[in-house]
Amino acid sequence: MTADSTVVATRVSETFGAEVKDFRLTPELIEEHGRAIYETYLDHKVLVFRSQDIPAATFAKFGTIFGRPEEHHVIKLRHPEEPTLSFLSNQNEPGRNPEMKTSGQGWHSDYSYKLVPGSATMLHGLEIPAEGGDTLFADAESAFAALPEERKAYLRTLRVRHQYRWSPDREDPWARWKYIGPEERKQTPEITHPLVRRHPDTGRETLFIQPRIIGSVVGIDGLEEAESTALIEELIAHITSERYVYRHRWSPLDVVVWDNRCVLHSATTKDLDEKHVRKLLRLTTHGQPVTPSLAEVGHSRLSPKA
Ligand SMILES: O=C(O)CCC(=O)C(=O)O
Ligand SMILES: [Fe+2]
Repeated sequence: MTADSTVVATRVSETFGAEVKDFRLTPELIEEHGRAIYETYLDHKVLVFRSQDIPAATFAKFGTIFGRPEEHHVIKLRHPEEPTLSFLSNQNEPGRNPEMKTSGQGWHSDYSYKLVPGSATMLHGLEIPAEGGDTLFADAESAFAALPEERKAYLRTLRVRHQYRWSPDREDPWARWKYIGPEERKQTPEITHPLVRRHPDTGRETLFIQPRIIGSVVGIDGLEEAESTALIEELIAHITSERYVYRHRWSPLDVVVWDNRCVLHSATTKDLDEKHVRKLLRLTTHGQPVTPSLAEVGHSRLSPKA
């Protein structure tokens, strides 16, 4: 709980997620209440601010509450005046890979395939269809807390192999092999993260796992493929069970921010007809290498196979 009575959070689902009501994100109020907003975000993991008719520069300033904003590595996606902002669109935009129209579909945590994965991600809804294009969130922290102690003890000892371009089928339309060149392949080696991570601010433990194909997860280090796949599927089914999921139904000008260090999310744009335009501004902040729950398991590192 925060001591700041201006930032009032109302729960939007059973275990996490809150709407901050009657708060207009102006540069002055961001300055004054940034700390309280950050603490509220740590408490609730996903925050929603409705009806924010704000310029791009103010949204960029909002991002600084949650860490150091990162410029998108794809220059074409960047906002022309605010380089820390990029555009999400379900339309055919010039110069863009058509796969980007549905990017974010499938459960994931942003940049989990990097040695330093994402911290906060936030979106500002510029054009929102009357229906559809919802974003789903899943509370991986509460899901871990609910597991039996013996199971937790075992999971804390494991590490997960990730690689951006990993795919069991290189011909698969989702395979990222097709979209990157030799230099980019060198930049995306296989890495491993601890399966159970400790949040750098709250100290709470969470499951850091994504589905195999969509989430760039090669497998659990040291397990046979079948056992690894079964464990990943079991954990994802648990984390994304109804009790831990919040469905955000967008209204125009919503601002939504989430903590990739403890929640998974998924777009639903594959189910949205392209004649319904959906455009959002996006900002992400720089994260930290993943801290393990058990020190002896070690931080994020390059895989010996890399
Ligand atoms: O478009 C969405 O609903 C979410 C997209 C996403 O995964 C992201 O912005 O990181
Ligand atoms: Fe994402």
